[in-house]
Amino acid sequence: MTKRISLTRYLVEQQRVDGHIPGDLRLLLEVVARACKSISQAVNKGDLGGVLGVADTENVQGEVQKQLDIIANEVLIEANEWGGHLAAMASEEMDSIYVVPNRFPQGEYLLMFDPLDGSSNIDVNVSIGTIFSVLKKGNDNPDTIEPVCEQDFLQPGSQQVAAGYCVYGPQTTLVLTVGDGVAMFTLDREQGSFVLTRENVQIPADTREFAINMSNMRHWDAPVKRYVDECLAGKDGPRGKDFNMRWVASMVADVHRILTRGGVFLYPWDKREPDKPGKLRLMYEANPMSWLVEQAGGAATNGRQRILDIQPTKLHERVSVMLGSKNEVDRLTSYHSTL
Ligand code: P6P
Repeated sequence: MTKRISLTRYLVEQQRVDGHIPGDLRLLLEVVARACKSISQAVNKGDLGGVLGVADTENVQGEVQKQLDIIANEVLIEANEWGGHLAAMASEEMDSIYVVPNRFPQGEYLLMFDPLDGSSNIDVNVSIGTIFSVLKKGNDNPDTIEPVCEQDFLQPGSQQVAAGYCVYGPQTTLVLTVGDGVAMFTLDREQGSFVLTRENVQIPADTREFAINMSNMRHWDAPVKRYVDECLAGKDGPRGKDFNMRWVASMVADVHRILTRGGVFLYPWDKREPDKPGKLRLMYEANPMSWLVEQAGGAATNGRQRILDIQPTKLHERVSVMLGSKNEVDRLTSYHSTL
């Protein structure tokens, strides 16, 4: 039975007992968790809060923004800009990086987030979430401290020092790794605090459940088509077992299911936008989710390369994503190497 301790105590133990994280990172993660609590309150109000529906703006991806997209982004910026832990932030919803204003102390960390992932589900009351990733700013030469710039963010996912998400569903649950496994914290609304409910999360290496948007089937390349066809063939086909399919269209919800009971999630490249490597964002979605999945014993690839090894070339880089139960992801990788 997992000991029911608060997120604060868990992080203090990670800092003091295990020496895993420095104090500034602990404080940063506590601020992010408090911001997620505020976002959860706004999401849970729904129509009562007058925050549903679209804003009259588009984000850098050219997607129409929901009011809650903007609110969540503002909550994260305002919560994190003054604490002295960060040098800068980057958001899926913002064209360029947000450098901590000079009136606030600058820190050594970089925070990236998708403030409200799955926002097409907001108005229909389906789970959505916040995804976050933390990097250390490059070690400046003390003689020439360079102002933080977009280049500082362009580090492979293997350089993350913390990653997580908060899923706003039947429960509000924060899922976090600092490189010492994956822990889950459920929001106790009576206490107003996140309480440890699972730790050392492990994804089963095998699964019977896959998640993909089947409406894109005609656009997939051959290895993905082969993999899904074999799942659909069930026990009469080469896999010799039946599969189930899920697709929430909120990566946070699909990944949370996989961390909780196994499965494989695919958002592969497809020929609708052949010049783009995929739909999902490397820095704000794929990297944090891939680290969580690997920390839970799973695997994450773009079909040909471990996602965490990809060297980003731009802030809003897209990527093809296949992640989850290790034996299934390995099978997908093998299909990509043979076809
Ligand atoms: P589609 C949400 O917009 C998102 O970025 C992910 O959370 C989700 O997995 C995917 O896009 C859903 O995409 O094309 O099925 O709507």
